Amino acid sequence: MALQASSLLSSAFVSPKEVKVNGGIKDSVFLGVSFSESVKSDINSTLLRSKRMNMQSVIVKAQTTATDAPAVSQATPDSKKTLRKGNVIITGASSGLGLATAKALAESGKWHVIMACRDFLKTEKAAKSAGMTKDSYTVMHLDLASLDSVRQFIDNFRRSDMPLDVLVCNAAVYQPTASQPSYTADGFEMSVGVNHLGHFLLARELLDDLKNSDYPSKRLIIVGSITGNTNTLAGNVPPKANLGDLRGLAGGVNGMSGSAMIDGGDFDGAKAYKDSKVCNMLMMQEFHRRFHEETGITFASLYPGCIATTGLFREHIPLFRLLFPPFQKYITKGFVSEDDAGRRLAQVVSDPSLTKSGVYWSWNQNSASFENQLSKEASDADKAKRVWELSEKLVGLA
Ligand code: NDP
Ligand code: PMR
Repeated sequence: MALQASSLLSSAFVSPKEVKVNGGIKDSVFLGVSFSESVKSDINSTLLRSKRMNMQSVIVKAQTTATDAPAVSQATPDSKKTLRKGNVIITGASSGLGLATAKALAESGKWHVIMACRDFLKTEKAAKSAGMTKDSYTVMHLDLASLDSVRQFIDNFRRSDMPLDVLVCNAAVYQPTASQPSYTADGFEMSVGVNHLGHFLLARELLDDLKNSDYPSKRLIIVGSITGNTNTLAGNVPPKANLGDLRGLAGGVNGMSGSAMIDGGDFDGAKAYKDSKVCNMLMMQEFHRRFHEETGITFASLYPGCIATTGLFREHIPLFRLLFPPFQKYITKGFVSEDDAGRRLAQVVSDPSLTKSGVYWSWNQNSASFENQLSKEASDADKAKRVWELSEKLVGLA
């Protein structure tokens, strides 16, 4: 039944480009995988939930709501203990998941949110209409499509003298209907440039700031997605993520010396997005391997659910935008509202029970978090190391 309904809907989900490239999504969508079985296996890939952390430095009683913050104590001159709010930078907080997360954290009263966005006015308006109080956030300009802008943002943030307790790399672009690549200021294909390389420079540089924070639970979170994971049904909808031998990334994904795609193939906007998400998930694990033990920082990624109403799909065809939310709500049942998704990401930022590092979080049908399994490629440690090294060169860190 679900299978039939999804087949009927599938033609709406085929972008003009996908028809040309794949000869129609319908035949390849299910790839011999039973729809219900696959959904079940997504959910059943639950590993052990992490144990509730026994935080000695927590002053307030630990709770399990989405926006709990481990309080940090600061000695005042007269030696009295006071509490300070946690400071969290969220990229792409002007809409969708980023805005909903900013709202959830601000509402808790325990977080100050630095909304790192490319459109100052849009972000101010979004914060206002979300009901965020003036003292709960700061808007700072960041255009991830420019490495200069990333460096400028880091300078500005450091000048603010705010400690950094949590960084959330959330912003993304998705260009499924683009027939030609577009490029960042530094000449990188846009999806990989913004979603992966811009964030990579930001996170590498801000690692020192996280290290310097006295907050009891410091975290670096990079938003991933199910669509980059080919061990799921959603990840098997063509075009599938595949970084290949990274020859395109080695060439700078600039379309000049080779290809705009990481694997060196022909440009495909939907694939470029999914590839960038694989990079996000690989980098989270590589950060964990390189820095967790030494710094105690928690590195995490997540799939918050299908938030089918966000601006991410703004460049998709109108029919897709119309049918995608009901398809996800009633057929796949993978739909999640922006507010609920925001509370999920806020948990990863703040919940004392989600401090385990190196984890890709997901939520089951009862909205309980669990450690999910990444695909073979998205958990390939050798590939992660090579993506890291090539990315360091591209952003000028090596
Ligand atoms: P939105 O389009 O609503 O939000 C994306 C945000 O990224 C916007 O704030 C946007 O800014 C910002 N952004 C885009 N380009 C840049 C740039 N060059 N510099 C700085 N900021 C930029 O989409 P979502 O909320 O859905 O996406 C948020 C995250 O969630 C992404 O990482 C996405 O991959 C992930 N995700 C989303 C899912 C979904 O179903 N929607 C599912 C799984 C993961 P502006 O407002 O100026 O355009
Ligand atoms: Mg998918 C359990 C099934 C499931 C889930 C959870 C998603 C999530 N999708 C599922 C199934 C299917 N999708 C099926 C069966 C089809 C064929 C009809 C299908 C199609 C489809 C398209 C064309 N789906 C899409 C697209 C997009 O353009 C979206 C995308 O890939 O963006 C990169 C998308 C998504 N499906 C999801 C999620 C979460 C997305 C988008 C968001 C993202 O990964 O960031």
